[in-house]
Amino acid sequence: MHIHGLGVNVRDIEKRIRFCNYLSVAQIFLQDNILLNRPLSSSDIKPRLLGHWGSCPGINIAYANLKARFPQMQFILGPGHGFPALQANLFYDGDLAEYYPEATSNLHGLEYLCKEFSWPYGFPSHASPATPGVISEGGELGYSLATAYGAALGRPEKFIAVLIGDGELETATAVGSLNLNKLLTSKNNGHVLPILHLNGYKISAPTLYGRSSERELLNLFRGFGYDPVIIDGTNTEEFQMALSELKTNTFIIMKTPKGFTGPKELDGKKLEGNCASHQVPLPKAKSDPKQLKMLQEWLESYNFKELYDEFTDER
Ligand SMILES: Cc1ncc(C[n+]2csc(CCOP(=O)(O)OP(=O)(O)O)c2C)c(N)n1
Repeated sequence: MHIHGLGVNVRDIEKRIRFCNYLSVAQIFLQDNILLNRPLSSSDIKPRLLGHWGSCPGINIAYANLKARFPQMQFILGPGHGFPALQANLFYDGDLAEYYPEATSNLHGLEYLCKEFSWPYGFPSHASPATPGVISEGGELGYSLATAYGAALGRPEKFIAVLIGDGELETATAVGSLNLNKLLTSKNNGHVLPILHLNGYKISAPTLYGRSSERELLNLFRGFGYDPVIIDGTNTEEFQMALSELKTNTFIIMKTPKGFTGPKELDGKKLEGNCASHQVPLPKAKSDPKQLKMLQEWLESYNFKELYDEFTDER
């Protein structure tokens, strides 16, 4: 579906999100059988599962929506542990292949991307200086907004979108950086679009902002001179409408359930929409047949083959 006058295709954005969600999961779990050409078996699963799923779907949503509207944007990601999502997007756009020639748009590239994620001498599990486009390694939450304003200084041609974790926004550094809006919004600097990733949870607890009322949130950001707008990140039309109505001081509050589209629950414990999805939601996928089956169903839910056939240069 085309949103008239906006020049973006909602279906294409949603396909991209689905593609990058699949690849985020695949990077965390799979060392083989990336296209699911046969039922998953234990030997397809990496021996040591290390990565962060919970933040990925929201990152993929934000990246896809922003790229569709502002192809030249600079993207700054607060929670760099959502690296599988960042890496999936760099792969999708071919940005990764510019620096890592093996990251080709075919099965070899897919296998390289997934196998090398969080692997000795391969890619790390977090964004790092070796990631194309990374300007600050991060690791310590809190600096994304200040980094975005810094990157915009004296560069009026720039459009910089910054995704701030709601856990990250509990840090003094991030809250203090909200003041930069009053100091640095000038036509001599680039445009900074802050987006709060309100997925409601940090590592093992709800966030303060996740438990705040909409009124409290709106008043907080208004107090710092922003024009806040709350959107449902899972609604692409709504996201695109917000992007089409940007003002100088717009602050987007993007709601998504943490671990959105992942497994709903494991052994009676809620995963999607809960902090239990923060890292690896099916930690025993290699040794427990029940979790392996859940992983198979999770991966199948994205119908990746259809997306891959459109994407690959192997046709
Ligand atoms: C200053 C600081 N404190 C604590 C940590 C440990 N830490 C890593 S991820 C995380 C939770 C992040 O939550 P959020 O910002 O909401 O990101 P999400 O994964 O939910 O997108 C924490 C506390 C850190 N990296 N930096």
